[in-house]
Amino acid sequence: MGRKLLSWFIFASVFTVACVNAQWTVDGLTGVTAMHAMMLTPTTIIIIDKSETNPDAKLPDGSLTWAAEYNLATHKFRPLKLSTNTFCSAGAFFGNGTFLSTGGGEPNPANNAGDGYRGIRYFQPCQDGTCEIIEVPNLLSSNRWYNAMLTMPTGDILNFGGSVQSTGANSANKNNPTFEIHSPTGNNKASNVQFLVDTLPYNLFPFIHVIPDGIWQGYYIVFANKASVIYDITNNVPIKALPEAPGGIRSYPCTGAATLLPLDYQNNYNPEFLVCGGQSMFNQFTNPAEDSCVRMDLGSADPKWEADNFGGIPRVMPDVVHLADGHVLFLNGASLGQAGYNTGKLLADNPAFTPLLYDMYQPLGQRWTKLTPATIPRMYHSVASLITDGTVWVAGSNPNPNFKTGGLYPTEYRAEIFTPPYISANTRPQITSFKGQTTLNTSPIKVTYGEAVPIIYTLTGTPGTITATIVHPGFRTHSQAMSMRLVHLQITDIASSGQDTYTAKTLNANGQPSEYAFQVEIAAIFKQLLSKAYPTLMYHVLPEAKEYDEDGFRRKRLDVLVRDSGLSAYGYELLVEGEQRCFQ
Ligand SMILES: *[C@@H]1O[C@H](CO)[C@@H](O)[C@H](O)[C@H]1NC(C)=O
Ligand SMILES: [Cu+2]
Repeated sequence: MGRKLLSWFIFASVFTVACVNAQWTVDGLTGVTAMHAMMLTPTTIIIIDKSETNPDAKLPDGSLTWAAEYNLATHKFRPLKLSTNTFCSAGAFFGNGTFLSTGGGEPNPANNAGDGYRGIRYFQPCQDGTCEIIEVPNLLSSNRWYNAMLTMPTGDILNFGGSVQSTGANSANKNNPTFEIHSPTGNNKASNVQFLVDTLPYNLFPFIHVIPDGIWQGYYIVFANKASVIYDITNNVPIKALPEAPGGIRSYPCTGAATLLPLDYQNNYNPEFLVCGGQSMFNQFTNPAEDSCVRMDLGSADPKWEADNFGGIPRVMPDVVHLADGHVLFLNGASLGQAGYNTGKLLADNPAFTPLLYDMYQPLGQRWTKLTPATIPRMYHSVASLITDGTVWVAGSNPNPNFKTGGLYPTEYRAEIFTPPYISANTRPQITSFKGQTTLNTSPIKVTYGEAVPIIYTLTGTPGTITATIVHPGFRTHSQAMSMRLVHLQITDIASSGQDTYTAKTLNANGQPSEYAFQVEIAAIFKQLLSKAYPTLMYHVLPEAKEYDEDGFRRKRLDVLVRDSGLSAYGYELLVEGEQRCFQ
């Protein structure tokens, strides 16, 4: 029969949310320069500096140190003892959750810092303020300064490239064109990588990520300078040379930032890679930074670069952060010059205060949104990381050889919290239980591959579509986001049981209202309206809240499916367009 039941539209602004943009708040002091940082637990961040004279980072014996644990709940730092120089080093988690820091720089007798070039340091995260860095006598196969580290699919850690001594740009006699793997059996064997020879002199802190899906699954995307390759680490062979990336140099000291874009079950986790910013000229400190990005679809058999702008802001030393909703944030850095520091000479200037939001799903030319500018310059040796409440912790900056007060770009110990626009949405679910556990953020909750995890949440205000993401915020240093990854998780069931039956699961297991509480209310209103208009028909009313982008704005929409019980056809009604969030 296919009778169309109804055709009316109501456009009502039922949900009005004030236009808000991002916010910056000073959070606490880091004690040491946040040159390297990584979230370790829901409330703690490890901060590793190079050996320098941080006046407030005093150990109980009165000596000064260059590492600290920052507590997000108390906004305080706890100095951590170190005995080797962690200057421009790297870090990653083992699959079992133990943190590993390796590499570094020359001894610094003034601060009692030993040679860190071959240093290996373990840290077992804890939340009771007792854990300490353990430096072990076994050493790296060779010196590594400006190396990259990455958690491998096996849970081992890959240690890739770098130089054998501190330098500006790399050179043939300082290069360390090898990798080694840290595993339970201990593997200090270095394997040679020709790509790290071919990309001289701009191959320090190479970008490297595991390709998690698609035809290149299990291989690695490696990028340095302007070159990239799909690499087989297991057999130590390049699999496919990729075209040269358009635009400037992307690697230290012409430092850009790179990331694997968020992975989404809706496109079968198709891997894409993005590199942004950098500098086209070495040692030209007043030259504008690179204002381009390049993106590559690694799901393709013959991947090509797609060139984009960098949101209209030239930027060197950007930090890249996956936000919890799958947007990609770029912030920090400078619009002139390059990375590094020098005595008496400024290598970078014009701090890039304006953060940029990147929406990977938009067409070319419509992906960038500028957010509220910062006020604290975050130049060389600064970091940013997503933290567990969905905000971004931003810290560091010290483009000076040692601790410095006053003048332009002094040592910056203030950490800030950057609150992205989505935090102000009145639709954020409060998780009350995760896999049956109601005490959250105190101890790890183990989830195995393929396991379905029940998450119970409450929601007040107007619901959107509930989405879930899982994020590794990455080890942060020198614009690197080592191991950073975000995956959109498929939600198998939000208290619904199919399209034409409606089970009113209005309360969650805690007896609190769920998203469906709201939907039931809407459904009840509709049933009333409908029965008044069409008293003889039977209906199923299936409201569905959605968020979508329209004309560059994020809007919320409620679709209502009204169905005559006896018919196979749907009456489809678009009901309410409510909210417009403003990103300026
Ligand atoms: C995790 O694995 C690493 C590498 O095998 C090992 O050194 C570390 O002790 C392990 N941590 C725990 C808590 O077992
Ligand atoms: Cu450095």
